[in-house]
Amino acid sequence: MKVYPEVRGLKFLPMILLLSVLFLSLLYSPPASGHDPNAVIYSVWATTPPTIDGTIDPAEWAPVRPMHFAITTGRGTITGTIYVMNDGLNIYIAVEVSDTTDQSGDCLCIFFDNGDDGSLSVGEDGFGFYGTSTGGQFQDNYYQGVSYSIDYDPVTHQYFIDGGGARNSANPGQYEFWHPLSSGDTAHDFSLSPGDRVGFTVFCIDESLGPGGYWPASHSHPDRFGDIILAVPLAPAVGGVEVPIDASRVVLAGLSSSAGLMVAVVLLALGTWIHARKGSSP
Ligand SMILES: [Ca+2]
Ligand SMILES: [Ca+2]
Ligand SMILES: [Ca+2]
Ligand SMILES: [Ca+2]
Repeated sequence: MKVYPEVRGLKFLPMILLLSVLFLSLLYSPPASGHDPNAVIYSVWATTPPTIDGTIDPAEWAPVRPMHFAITTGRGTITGTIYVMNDGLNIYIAVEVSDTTDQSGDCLCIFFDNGDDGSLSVGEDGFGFYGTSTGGQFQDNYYQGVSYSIDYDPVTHQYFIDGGGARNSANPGQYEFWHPLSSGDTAHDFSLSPGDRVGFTVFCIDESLGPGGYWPASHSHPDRFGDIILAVPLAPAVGGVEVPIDASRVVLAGLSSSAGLMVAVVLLALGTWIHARKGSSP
């Protein structure tokens, strides 16, 4: 039986499809396993850093798409909104919660899963604002094995406070924070770069509502934390002006190009197959 050259190509079809799938699987990076897929925040590039004064000015957080959440406490529900930006140096987070009482027992914290692996080990990062808007203070935190505590060395009695935060005295539900992406304090802080993904959860106490609660999950369930995806800058345009970029657009652009590539590869394989079949027809 005569074997046409085109027909020989047919035997490579499964190999082409297999290589296509393997190649595309390398291109696509899925969310961290176990983290809450409904709590993924795409940070926005901060061309101008916000003023961390406790007042969430719509102009300074304008490019950010806020995410809304609710925390159930023993005596009620705290609703809130979180905003995240970053530049090459810092992460900036603003949170507005439904707390109208400026009390010493209040706090608003962000705790992190540094490695975004769904588990916690000593040294994972966190920070928060504790107390009233005028008498309270920002604290840099770290996971010390049981819960998050202030960045402090009990042997040397040194504090390692990196970043800052403020609470609004006129509207005590508003908090703003900044924290270095990589402070160098690797024992108590994360070390991140633009484009990285980090697990997070929000912890809030409104003293009026008793013991506080977490969103999306407590530190006992880091596998259910949310994710923050840090923004990356666009290359400077002509004239050196950087354009703010939403990380979700980068991810979506990557996905659409992957999808386009998949379609192209499948069409190429199908074309080879159809051509081979035509060539093998009598
Ligand atoms: Ca502000
Ligand atoms: Ca309160
Ligand atoms: Ca620190
Ligand atoms: Ca820390």
